[in-house]
Amino acid sequence: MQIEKQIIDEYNHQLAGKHQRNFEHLAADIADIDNVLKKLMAFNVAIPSWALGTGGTRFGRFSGGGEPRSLEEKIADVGVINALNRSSNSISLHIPWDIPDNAASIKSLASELGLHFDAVNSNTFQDQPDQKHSYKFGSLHHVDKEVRKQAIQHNIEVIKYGVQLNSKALSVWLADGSNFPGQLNFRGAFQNTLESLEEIYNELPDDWKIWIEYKPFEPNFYSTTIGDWGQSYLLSSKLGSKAATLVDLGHHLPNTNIEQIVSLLLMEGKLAGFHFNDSKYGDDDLTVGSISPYQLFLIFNELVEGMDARGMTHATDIGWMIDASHNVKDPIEDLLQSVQAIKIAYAQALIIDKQALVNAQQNNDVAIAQEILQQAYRTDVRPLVAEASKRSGGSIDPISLFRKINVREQLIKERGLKTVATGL
Ligand SMILES: [Mn+2]
Repeated sequence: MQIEKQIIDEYNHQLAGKHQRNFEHLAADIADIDNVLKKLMAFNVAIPSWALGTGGTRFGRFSGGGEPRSLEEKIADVGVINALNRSSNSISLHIPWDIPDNAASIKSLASELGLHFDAVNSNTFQDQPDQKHSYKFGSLHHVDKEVRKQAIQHNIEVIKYGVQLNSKALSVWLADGSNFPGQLNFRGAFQNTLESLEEIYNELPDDWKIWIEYKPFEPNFYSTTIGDWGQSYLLSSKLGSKAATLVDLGHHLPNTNIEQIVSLLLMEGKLAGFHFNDSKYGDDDLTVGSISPYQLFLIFNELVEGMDARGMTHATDIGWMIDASHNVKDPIEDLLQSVQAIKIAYAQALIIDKQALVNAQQNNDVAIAQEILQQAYRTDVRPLVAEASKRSGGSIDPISLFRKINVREQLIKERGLKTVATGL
């Protein structure tokens, strides 16, 4: 289904009085309001193809109604999200869950909806029915060269699918690791991984990047071969300028200072991009901003400061993507909430009084430095995000419009009540 522009405009009109009052009140205190709005309007977050169905659990999976049954229907759902918020103009595919059989028609369907393809993701953490060797003991780090070869070939195949769709990056996350001490020689596992990644790296087109994701534990519980940002950074440094580290917010041990990691990776030009989600205990795949919104704001503070220091364009010089999928919410509503939370944190970071913060830091004025950050964080910037969405042709309140016009009910009518999307 597609949402007519007129429906969005009519609903915006209904909300206009209250919104205008709130926006003007807020705008009066922001010096470069037009610049802030311009940045918010340019900011887009990619939607992963596996987040459009309910899932994200190793235990029971309880499908919701009207889930997309095909890649075409997943693209249609991203089209709905983007029509409502005007901040989700790309989709990130996972191979083999979403193999584009006919790339030309998939590409034209996406571009009709104003969408393009973000990074493609490989999968060597599961065995596929037709594959020769098992990944039970790992893939790119495997002790058996034949298994490594198969995993390398898969990644090269994913690049080929991505090229057909005009994607520009391969995102690699490995489940490789060990469950028990003694199972692995750590150096051997690292060397095998590096050599495998070099073979994949050599197949990248000139204008492509490889993003190397890390994760401390799960599915392996003793060691992970790319377990933290240091190991990812080491690999991406050895590979070369097309390789960089991908930060997934859920892939850190509790209380890790993620904002400091972000700051240093940016300083080194090695921050590839982001997988947004939130976490209470581990890789929980909870909705961005639902558990630790202050941490999300502090991360955006480092992102904005670090990107500005290098003269980078916020919207496009880093890959922004959501990586979450869970069991109890309507996936489209969850993704709308996620993008809103990201834009709120970004807007708060944009309104920080940067010069005052630099001065406070130079004077070791700790109390004022904290005041400056919290002044921005405690500002209700939702009218700013709403105004940016409205000016881009989206809704002032995407979720309430989604509910009001009964999108899910229509999707159930079109697709049926018992549909299951491919994915986690
Ligand atoms: Mn991820």
